[in-house]
Parts: sequence; C-alpha cells; structure tokens
Amino acid sequence: MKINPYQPDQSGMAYSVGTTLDRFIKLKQSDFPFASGELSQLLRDIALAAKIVNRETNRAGLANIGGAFGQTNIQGEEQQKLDVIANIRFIRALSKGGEVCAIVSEEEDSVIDLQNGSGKYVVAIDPLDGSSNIDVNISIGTIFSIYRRKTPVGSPIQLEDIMQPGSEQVAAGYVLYGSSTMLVYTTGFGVNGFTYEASLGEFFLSHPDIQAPKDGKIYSINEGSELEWSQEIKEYILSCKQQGYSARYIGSLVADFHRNLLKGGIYLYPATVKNPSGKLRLLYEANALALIAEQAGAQATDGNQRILDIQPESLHQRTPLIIGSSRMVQEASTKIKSSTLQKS
Ligand code: P6P
Repeated sequence: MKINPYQPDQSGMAYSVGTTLDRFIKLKQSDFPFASGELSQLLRDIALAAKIVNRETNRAGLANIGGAFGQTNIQGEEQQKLDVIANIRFIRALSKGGEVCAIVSEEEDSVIDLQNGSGKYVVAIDPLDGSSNIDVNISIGTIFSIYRRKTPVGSPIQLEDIMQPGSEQVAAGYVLYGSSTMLVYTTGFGVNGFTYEASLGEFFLSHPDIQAPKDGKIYSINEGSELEWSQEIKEYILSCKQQGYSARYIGSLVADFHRNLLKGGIYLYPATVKNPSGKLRLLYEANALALIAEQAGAQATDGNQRILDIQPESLHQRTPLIIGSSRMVQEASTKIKSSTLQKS
C-alpha cells in the first residue's frame, strides 16, 4: 500500500484561507510576547456575540424584532429593536467573558462599570450601526475598539481608562451583517477578514492581510447635505465628479467603509449645519475604523489631524470623518487645510 506524504499549504503563511477564527487568534497570539490569552479570549467573546446578533438580524423580519423600539438613545436617535438586542448581547458576552472592566456603548448614556476586579480591557462599541437600514434589508454593522485600562487592575475605573486616543487601541474591528457576514479586525499586526459559515457556526479566514488600494474612483458622502457643506468639501466633491469617480453611499458606515477598503475609495462625513462636529462618534465608530484603515495602508483624518491623535473629551463626542485610500484622503485633507489656512 503506497502512502503519499500529505502536502500542506505551500503559501508559507502560518495560516491560510479557511483557517477558523479561533485557530487564527491562537496562532497570532504569539505576536504579543507577554500575551497570556486574555485578549484572545476577548476577541472570541466578541465573535460569539456577533454570531448571535447575526442570527437575530437575519430573522428580524420573521421574529417581529424589526422596527422601532419606541425609545431614543442619548444621541436622540430612535432606537430600533435590534439596536437594543445587539447592545444587550454584546454587553452580556463581554461581561460573562471576564476580560473586560468597562464598556462604552452608543446605546448607553454612561460608562458601564462591570465591577470586574480582574478585567484588563475597556471596550468601546457601536453594537449595531446603520440600524435604520434594518427594515429595508440593507447591510448593517457592529464597530468595536479595545483598550488596555491605564489604572491598576482591580482599582476603581477612572476617566483616564476611558478617554484614550485611538492610537492607544490594542485591537479594533467591525462585523458586517450583509450578503454574507464578515468579521474584520486588527491587533496592530495587519488586517484580516473572516466570513461566517452559519451552518458550521464558524468564522473562516477569507481575506488575509487586507491591503487598501492607495487610490480609488469611489466617493461616499450624503449628497443631500451638500448645501450644508463647507466650500472646501464642495470643491473636493466637485473634483471627484470632474475626475469621473462613482458615487456609492448606502447610509451604513460599515458597509461603505468595507467596500472602499477593498476596492479603493473615500468616505466623508464632514461637519454640516445640522452636525457642526460631524455626525459620527469618535470613541466607538471613527477610532476603530481609523486603526483598521491605517493598518491596511489607508488613512483617516477629521480634515485637519489623524483621527487616532484626537484626545477624547466626552464619551459620545462626534468628529468629522474622512477615511479611505491614502492618496484620496491626502488630496481631500490638503484641500481643506489649504482653504482653512487661506481663511485664517
Ligand atoms: P446620514 C448611520 O446612522 C450612520 O451612523 C452611519 O452608519 C452612516 O454612514 C451615517 O450615519 C448616515 O448618516 O446623515 O447620511 O443619513
């Protein structure tokens, strides 16, 4: 009987497409010389909650959990039933997981202190972004940032544990509940995307080492707000049209960001009359996507500075966001800065 030697994947990578998320996390844990597994466990806890929210999202229309919840959150935005469900699911998973000491959530007015004397990590999360799209079956997403607490483990949570600039993130990611459900995250060593196979209940590596194109021909902005834009934003968007770029904007940040990350493009939510500081929140939307963008070779600014350099001053602080292919973000930011300088 001839026994043929098994020929493993010759890609040379320690992991290949098809690796499960759990195995990938374990393989990559060695990136952290002093890792003792807590961050790995925290990532697994987030993935578990994502699987549950994915199930709820997919059956929303059938299980009468679509539509409005009948209350508004601190943002004054009407909460959708799935917003509330997703918030509960992620908080429960992070609390039971035991690695987290505090949570900042878009759906919570104040910081959630988990009273966890051994929790090393703080999580900032938008449990379900773009939720107004739920009822019309458009992709929605979860966005999360992970920080290490600054004050001693076991001591009372302090403001300095929460108000950390995005550059202090130890990990960040998003879940895209779309035609397929994906989990994309970074721990500072590149960006990797995993696609969920519901029949197996597993995320599998499908997009290893994501690199954003340096340039693109897609711009994403809500053109309905044009009359509220600054002159420099108007000039930049006009230049996109003059260069024949395509407009792609579905009103769901994670979906618009993910498309531009893979295909090349720029997403802009600038300051407007209605939102003078921009609409998107720094702690649980912009920071996470900014870290992923930079880890994938893209860029993210507020028009004047790196998103990751912004020192937060309030929990639900908003920021203008210009994020995507590096050449496009540089061009837009240069226009804005040069125009701002001319005015000053
Ligand atoms: P507008 C959804 O509410 C969200 O936070 C992002 O997902 C999306 O990109 C943006 O707001 C859409 O806002 O003002 O264009 O409807």
